[in-house]
Amino acid sequence: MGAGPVVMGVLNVTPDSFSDGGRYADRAAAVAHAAELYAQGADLIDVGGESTRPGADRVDAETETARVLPVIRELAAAGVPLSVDTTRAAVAAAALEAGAAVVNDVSGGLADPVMTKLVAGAGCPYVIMHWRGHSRRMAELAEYGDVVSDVRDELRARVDEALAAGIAPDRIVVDPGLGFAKTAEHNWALTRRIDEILAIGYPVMIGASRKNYLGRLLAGPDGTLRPNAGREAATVATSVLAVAAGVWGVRVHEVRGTVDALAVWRASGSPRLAGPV
Ligand code: PMM
Repeated sequence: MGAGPVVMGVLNVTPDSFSDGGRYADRAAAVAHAAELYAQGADLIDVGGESTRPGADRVDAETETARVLPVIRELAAAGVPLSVDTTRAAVAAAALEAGAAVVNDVSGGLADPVMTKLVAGAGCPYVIMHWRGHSRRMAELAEYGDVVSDVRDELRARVDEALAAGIAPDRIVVDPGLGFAKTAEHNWALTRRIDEILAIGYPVMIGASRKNYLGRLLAGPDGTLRPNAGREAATVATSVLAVAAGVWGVRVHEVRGTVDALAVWRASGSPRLAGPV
């Protein structure tokens, strides 16, 4: 078991990602950016080849694989620890083969019935995120009775499926999926009551980085959302508050601020958190 808090740095190798779309579609730029995030103190780099931006269309498996594989190969050869952000077992298998160590599945096994078997066979850590459907239609799926208990119960069901497929309990991480089929109010309820997600009994990861609900929180007087680049301090604050509440890992686009803030958290006497990476 590794000790947290773990900082996962985001590398979106896509032309249209939510907050850094297009910037790292070129392989050399992607590799250089990931190396920089690692040098800044990321514990692992999360490489994704399909945008999960709200409303985004899917890409086919071949395109997704072609985007992530060369980058994963090169970074793995340089000794950078990697996760692959994919909902497809075929992409995960190729990424693990190329040197990724962790599978980060935003669908928690729902999008591809083969995924949990694949992860069980690989024996790697598996991030199970709460998800209700692909990006194109997730806005219409944001209907809950009580969002926190619904997310908790749906995550539990995904964990049960992962365990039934043979994934070892100490390989599992759960993530409430901020912004995925969730309104701003849903995201705030989940961060406020994160203890109920921790109560599922697995290390918890969250990805608040630059998400729209932070842009909305920081909107100008005319209601214009704060642009992505201005959401960093709010991202760091959200991540550190979550870690202080017991969250094991945070997924962020800008690593340095989070690593610095967590150094302060650690120096102020806070405990290490157990987890699989
Ligand atoms: N968010 C995005 C992509 N992958 N993975 C996990 N585990 N948790 C998240 O919240 C998450 C994720 C979407 O964000 P981006 O497109 O800005 O990277």
